[in-house]
Amino acid sequence: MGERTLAIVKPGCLAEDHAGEVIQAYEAAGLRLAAARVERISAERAGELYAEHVQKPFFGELVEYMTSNPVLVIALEGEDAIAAVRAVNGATDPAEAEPGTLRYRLGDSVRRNAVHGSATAEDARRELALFFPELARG
Ligand code: 3AN
Repeated sequence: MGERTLAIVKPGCLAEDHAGEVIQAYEAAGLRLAAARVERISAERAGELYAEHVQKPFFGELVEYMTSNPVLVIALEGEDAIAAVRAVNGATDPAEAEPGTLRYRLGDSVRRNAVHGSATAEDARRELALFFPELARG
């Protein structure tokens, strides 16, 4: 089964009906969906997700955006799933993302950058525990 990680189709991307394209890109990278759910994230949950950024100037607008409309939260599994999702997502700023990556194709700005992916094994465990506690492990 390899590794598990969390990805999120952000509000703008879901509202623009690109969720299928996102899932297809992850599947094409050899990953499998372990769980998925559309939900409106609470401000408290968004704050926990982005706890590392609480001191940043953009924290308020980040939480505001992530709670503005429903998102699709996805648990993915496979070989090197964390790095694979990050590679498919591309650079945080869509303007710097490699052509072919999701953020290049679907991102509008550094805030409206289409998708989220856990950055490290520790983040993946913590983030999976927030949304899919039954899948968080080891
Ligand atoms: P990544 O999601 O690629 O790991 P992080 O962890 O640096 O990137 O940033 C978390 C989220 O915060 C990003 N997905 C992005 O939407 C938002 N963000 C990062 N930098 C900025 C910024 N300068 N202005 C607004 N939002 C930002």
